[in-house]
Amino acid sequence: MIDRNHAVYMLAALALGVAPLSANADGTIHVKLTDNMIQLDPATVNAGRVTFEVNNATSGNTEHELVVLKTDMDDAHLPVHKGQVTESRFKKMGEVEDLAQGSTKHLSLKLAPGHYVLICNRPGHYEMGMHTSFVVAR
Ligand SMILES: [Cu+2]
Repeated sequence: MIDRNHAVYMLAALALGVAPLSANADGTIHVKLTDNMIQLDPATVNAGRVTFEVNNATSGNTEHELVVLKTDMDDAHLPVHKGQVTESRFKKMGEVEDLAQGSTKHLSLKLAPGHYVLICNRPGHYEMGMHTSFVVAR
């Protein structure tokens, strides 16, 4: 037996040409920045246009940023100089800066398959734990 609301949703999805059973069809990654962590949902996406919806969920009045680097390195072992990751050593795909507490910004990138690292490169923030890995599948 098919629930009526579900049936309507399925028809609407078909009319829009989207895949109703694929959660990541739109390639959106929700990124939550806290004082000592970067959380991704999901942490894997298919290659192509990827939109990062970046939210500064920090507890205090701290600004953050998000930098996307393409590298096979472990996100916990990047080169650091005076509290900041040496971005010039990497291929930088893009970034969003100056995120005030509670604010959300979007970053849309075309990404090829591979391993990426996301960091906040405000001085000292990387060493506080603001880094994570991200995989783009074929
Ligand atoms: Cu930060």
